[in-house]
Amino acid sequence: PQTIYLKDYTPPEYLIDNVELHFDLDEQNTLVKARLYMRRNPQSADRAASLTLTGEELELVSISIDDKQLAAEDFVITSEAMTIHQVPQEKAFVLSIENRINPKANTALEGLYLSSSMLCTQCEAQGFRKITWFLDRPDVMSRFKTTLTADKSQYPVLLSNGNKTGHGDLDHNRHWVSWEDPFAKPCYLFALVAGQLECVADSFTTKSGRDIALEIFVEQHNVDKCAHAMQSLKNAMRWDEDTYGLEYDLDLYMIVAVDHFNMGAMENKGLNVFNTKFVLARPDTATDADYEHIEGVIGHEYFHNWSGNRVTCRDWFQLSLKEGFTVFRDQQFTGDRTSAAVKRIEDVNALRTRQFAEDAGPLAHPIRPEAYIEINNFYTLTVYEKGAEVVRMLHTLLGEAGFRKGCDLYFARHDGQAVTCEDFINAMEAANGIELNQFRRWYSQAGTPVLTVSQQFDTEAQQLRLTLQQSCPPTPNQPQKAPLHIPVKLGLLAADGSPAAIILDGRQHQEITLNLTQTEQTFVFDKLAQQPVVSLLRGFSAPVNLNMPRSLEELAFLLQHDSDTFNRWEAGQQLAVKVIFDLIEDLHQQRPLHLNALVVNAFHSLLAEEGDDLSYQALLLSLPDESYLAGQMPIVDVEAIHHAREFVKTTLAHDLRDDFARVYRIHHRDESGKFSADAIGRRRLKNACLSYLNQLESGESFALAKAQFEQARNMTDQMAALSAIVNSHHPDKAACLESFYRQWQNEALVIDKWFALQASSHMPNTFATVQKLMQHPAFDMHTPNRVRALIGAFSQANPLHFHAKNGEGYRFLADQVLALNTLNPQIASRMVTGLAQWRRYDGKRQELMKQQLHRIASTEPLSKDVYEIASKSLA
Ligand code: B3K
Ligand code: ZN
Repeated sequence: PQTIYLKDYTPPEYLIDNVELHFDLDEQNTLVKARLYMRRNPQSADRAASLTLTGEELELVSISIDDKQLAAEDFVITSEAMTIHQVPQEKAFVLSIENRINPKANTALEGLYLSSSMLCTQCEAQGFRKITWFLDRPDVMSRFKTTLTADKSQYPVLLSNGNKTGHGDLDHNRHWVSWEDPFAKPCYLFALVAGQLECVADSFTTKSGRDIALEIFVEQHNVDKCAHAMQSLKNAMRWDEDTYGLEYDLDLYMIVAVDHFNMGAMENKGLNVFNTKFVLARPDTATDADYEHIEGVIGHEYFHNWSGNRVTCRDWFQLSLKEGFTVFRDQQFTGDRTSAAVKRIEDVNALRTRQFAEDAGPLAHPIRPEAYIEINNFYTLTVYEKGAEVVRMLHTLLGEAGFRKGCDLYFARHDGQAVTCEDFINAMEAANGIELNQFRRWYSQAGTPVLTVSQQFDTEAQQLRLTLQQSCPPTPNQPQKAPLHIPVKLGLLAADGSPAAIILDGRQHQEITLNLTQTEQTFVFDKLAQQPVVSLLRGFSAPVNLNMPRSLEELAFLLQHDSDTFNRWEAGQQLAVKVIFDLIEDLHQQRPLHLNALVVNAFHSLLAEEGDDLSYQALLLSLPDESYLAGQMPIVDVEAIHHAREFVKTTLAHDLRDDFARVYRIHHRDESGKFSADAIGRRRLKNACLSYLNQLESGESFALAKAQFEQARNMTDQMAALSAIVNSHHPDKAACLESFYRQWQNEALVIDKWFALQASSHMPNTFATVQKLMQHPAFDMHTPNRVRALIGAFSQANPLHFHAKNGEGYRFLADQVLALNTLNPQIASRMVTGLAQWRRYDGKRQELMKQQLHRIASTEPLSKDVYEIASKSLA
């Protein structure tokens, strides 16, 4: 397969100003007629008279230029493209193409496909070429007019981008609807939907007084699960006006929920297509986390209307321009809507466990990659989450107001254009009168920098010398790294826990952001009567690994006193990490295990606290994930990590049984249907306690979980209880799983939870359960949500069993990857990542994982998607 390079970018040779599309929709035989209003691009240096359009899996019916049929020798068609040898050079021309496609055969879910009984599209990144021949690249922007015709009973609802311009009936029970989108857009933002859909409608009045119709389309049985999505949409619209001064531009905003979707959602202009998972919610079917994610994803896609659609990407290497920025925007939104402290911790936690692993492995790439084989493989944690961190650092460096000025200028300069990351930074510089040259390296350099800290306190001089060193491990194709511009937010604490004044270069601050730009820099803080405790990298001000030696006592002190909510939580995490690693060492030395009393005391105090952010308090009580711990180990010891962590959890449960039970009782009440921060926090904290108590595996703890399971009237509590039951030797486990299944068998999203919970259980026999579930009538390889729930959860959220010593987990995953490879390459390649980290394991596991990667890589035919991930993982 061919590699595409950023350095080879050239402007398009032709432009398509207008597109008229006409679809005769049919499940297996859709006729597409396209009229493309084209001309040479004056910006292009190329002078060849030929025209090459991309197109895949299309059957040509007819082709003409300015209504003159082309002869067979006028063009050639390959599996990926069509070249017309000669097109008019001096004038604009109309290229008309008719072709047929088979949506039902499209199991890759890219282009036009069938989901349950509805037809829908997914064009980003390069799906439009599976609909018709086109210049399928984001820098070709066109105005689209679309007419859909279809059987009236089977497809009563016919949707596309923009505004509805007409509709009518046809012979043979068919009908038509036409749409027009006034905004020029790349074809990746094109969408159509046809089906038997119900519409949940509402409206929103913009700041400038325009009324926007809001419509959510779902299947009949889901109409009662749209209220939260609708409210989220209105919240997002208001928030973007208030925070960024950005208003919606069309008169209509539509969201369609589909069962079969490769990712979360898609921001098609005026017609978002969503995975049902990010739309549907009812208190009894969706957890608090689901509610939060729905609001976040609805916000994300809505925010794309400006950061992505009005201003789009020049080429796919610039993906982070829209994704990093939009993720940052949705993070801000969720933080404002819920608890900013909790949101930040959740985001950093995900970044450090998952993106840091990607950045440390064979698939590491900069947020602006330089080469790809299959662009769908680059919708990564790095492009999205690290990309958002880079935007966040700009926000930190420029301040709220400066950042906003930069955004305003960016949107004003580039509205209606397809631009680059460079254009974004340029706008930030110009609006703030600064220079960000060194900062730009964040866009081109891969890998997670390491920040090493040392301190020296001079009692006599009353000075603290803080030395920061940065380095970055090599990544594929980048052996050498240049120093980055790293904003390091810092605070100082006095011995009694109160903030100590920061005096740097004669100026006094409460909190300061240091600019680390060199490999090593020393900062001297004056007028300190006593040595302060340094709270560094507050708010996780840069995506780096912090290497700062601290004692357990100092961590416990910060856990108690740090006023920075992120660093306070982080102190607790590092405390737990240190303790767990000591225990792992004890395991290795076959010493008996003891939990340091300091940890027990710290948890005892946390449980006695009466804070007002209960979700935050629940986070303070949570132990670092096994995968986070794995990331901190040179050679991952899967079993030791699990046992040491379980030991800590169980010992805490034993020693603080009364505390956990008390806090559980205080917050246990039925508030189903209430989604205030308080109610959510109570559920979260109570369920954290339940999870600890469950470690006791006593008659009492079993009864507690069972009672909650039976009485729960909301999915948060029901799932928390079932999770406790599944992750223990609960005598009623089978019965509970069975009754849960019976209760929810008609709610696909709940059944996904049922699969995922069993697949991620740490109890013995999980692998056998997973194999059995593969045969379950409700399992279906054609449904990405189900694949992620079973195969994804097992291989990505169950380190203990996936990494079983005998290699059965690896073999299983490879089997599934190969099955998916022909069915749905995008999903297949996502599943391979479970094997990519093989270098992190012991020799025996390395061999077993490599074996499976080789087996995958040598299979034919292999999709580009899977080939790229498997071959890079082995390189
Ligand atoms: N832009 C889409 C992702 C498309 C993925 C294509 N493989 C959703 C989003 O990030 O909002
Ligand atoms: Zn996005």
